[in-house]
Amino acid sequence: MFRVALIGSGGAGKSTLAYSFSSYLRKQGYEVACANLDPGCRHIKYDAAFDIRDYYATAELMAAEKLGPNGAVKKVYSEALSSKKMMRDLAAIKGDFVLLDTAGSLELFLFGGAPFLSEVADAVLFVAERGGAASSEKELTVLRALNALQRLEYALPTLTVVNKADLQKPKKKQKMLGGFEAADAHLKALLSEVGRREKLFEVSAMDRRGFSELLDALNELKCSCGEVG
Ligand SMILES: Nc1nc2c(ncn2[C@@H]2O[C@H](COP(=O)(O)OP(=O)(O)O)[C@@H](O)[C@H]2O)c(=O)[nH]1
Ligand SMILES: [Mg+2]
Repeated sequence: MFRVALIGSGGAGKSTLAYSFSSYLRKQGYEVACANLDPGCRHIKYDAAFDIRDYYATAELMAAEKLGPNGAVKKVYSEALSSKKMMRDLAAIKGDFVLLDTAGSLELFLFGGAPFLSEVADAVLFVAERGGAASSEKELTVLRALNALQRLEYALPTLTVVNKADLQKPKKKQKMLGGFEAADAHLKALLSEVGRREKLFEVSAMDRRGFSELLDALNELKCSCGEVG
C-alpha cells in the first residue's frame, strides 16, 4: 500500500487528478482508493472510500465559530489528529495506492497546519498548474521554494506535478519569461538554487498525458520507501 497526498493551491486540479489518475491506475490493474480530505468541497467526481465531510460539517462550524471557509478548514485540520475514530477509519482504507485529495489551503501545509499529514501519507504529489505557478522562471522558482518548505515541514518524499499540460501552447515552452526584474539579486540567486535539479512531471488530468511517467516515478518512490509490491 502506498498513500499519496495531493497538495497544492486551490484550482490546481488536485481533485480532478485524483479522479482521472485513480481510474488510470485501475486500468493498469492496481487496486486504488480515493479519500476526500477537503472538508469544504462541494462535489467529488471519484468514488470516495473516505470523506472528511462525514466527520466535520464546515457550514455548521463556520456559523458556530464565526469562521470563514479558510478558517473552518484550518480548524478541521488542526483537530483531525485528535479525532481518533476519523484517523482509525482513514488508516483502515486499503489499496495498492490510496490517493488523499486535500483542501487547497496550501499555506496550512506550509506552516504545519496539517499535522495529520505525516500520519496518513507516505508521499506527496505537490500539484501546481500550467499557466499559473509554472508559467515563468519566477513562478517556477516560487513553486520550488514552496515545495521545499512543505518538505521541510512534513519530511515526506515528494513528486512535483505540473497539471493542465493540455493548456500549454507548443511555442510557449521555449518562452519562459523571467519576471525577476524587481528582485534582490542575492535572494534571486538563493531561491534559484532551491530544487533546481528536481524533476517536474507535466501531466493533464483532462487528457491523461504524463500519467505513465508519473506512475513509474511513484513506483520508484514506493520501492525506495521500503514498500514491497
Ligand atoms: N484544462 C484542464 N483543466 C483542468 C485539469 N485538471 C483540472 N482542471 C480544471 O480545473 C478546475 C479546478 O479543478 P479541481 O480538480 O477542482 O482543483 P482543486 O481545487 O485543486 O481540487 C476545474 O474546472 C477542472 O475541470 C487539466 O488537466 N486540464
Ligand atoms: Mg479539490
